[in-house]
Amino acid sequence: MAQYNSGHHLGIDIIGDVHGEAEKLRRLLERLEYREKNGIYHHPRRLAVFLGDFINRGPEIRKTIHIIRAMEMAGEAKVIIGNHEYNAIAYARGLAVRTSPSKHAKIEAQLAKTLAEFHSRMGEWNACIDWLMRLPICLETHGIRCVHACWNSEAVRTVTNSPQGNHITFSDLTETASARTQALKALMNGIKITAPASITLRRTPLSFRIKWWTAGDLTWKHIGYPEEPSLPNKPLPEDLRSHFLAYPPSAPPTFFGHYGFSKPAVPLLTNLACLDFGVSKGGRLGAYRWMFGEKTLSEKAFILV
Ligand SMILES: [Mn+2]
Repeated sequence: MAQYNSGHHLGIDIIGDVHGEAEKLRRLLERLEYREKNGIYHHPRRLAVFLGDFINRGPEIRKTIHIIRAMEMAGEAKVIIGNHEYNAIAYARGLAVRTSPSKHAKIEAQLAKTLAEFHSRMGEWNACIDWLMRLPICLETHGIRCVHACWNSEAVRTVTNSPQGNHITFSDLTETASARTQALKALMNGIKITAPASITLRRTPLSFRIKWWTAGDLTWKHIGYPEEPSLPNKPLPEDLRSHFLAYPPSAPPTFFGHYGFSKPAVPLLTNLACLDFGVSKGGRLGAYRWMFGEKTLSEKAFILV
């Protein structure tokens, strides 16, 4: 197995949500100068990191898994899981059925294309699930941090310090209210908040994803991802402000996916970048070419196909 250290490698290519787009993944890896040998993509001086959500949606999910799994098993890539892989594990191990029928139906719909591709290959599918259960949820390596949706230091500590450790275990599939499960959810799904009826003037509460990285102007109108233009430009109450992390510029460069950005590929902060450009929804597949020691991210290092 290849050994990675900064003495042998020039850097890391961090790759956003692939969602079954195997051909685009091949194109991206070629652009990043990885070459396929014996069915495994390899770069002599670089390591790849996948940010999760590589299953579901796209036209070639099984092929995508093959590419990524082969790289991971050969030591050419590190892979963290996203909410789609977590749901696949929960479904395959029977959790979703136990917790709620509506959640079960939602996950089943989300997984329909993936399950269809593995139809009559249940042994292979089970081996994939076993592999997914070995993968980390967050990763700190060579001076960078990677997570699928939200790097929250407290959640990272909760997950990595708990006895189950930094990967999904059977007990995670049966508990829903522990501090660890809440932390897992924050890391893989990001953070949602609910605006009170007095703010939204709607009959049903409005729950939405927030830009957890927002610093400064915390008003209802500007905190959502996507932004909720119907919300007022009023400051957020004190108790909700703790969801926003003032991400210090001295923190290691941090990469995440999940949010399907349609905006230009630029860092969100000097040390923070989202690499999900909505490839499965008419967008593009994105990566960031990180060089060892680089502390300030640059828009020149984004590669999109
Ligand atoms: Mn996601």
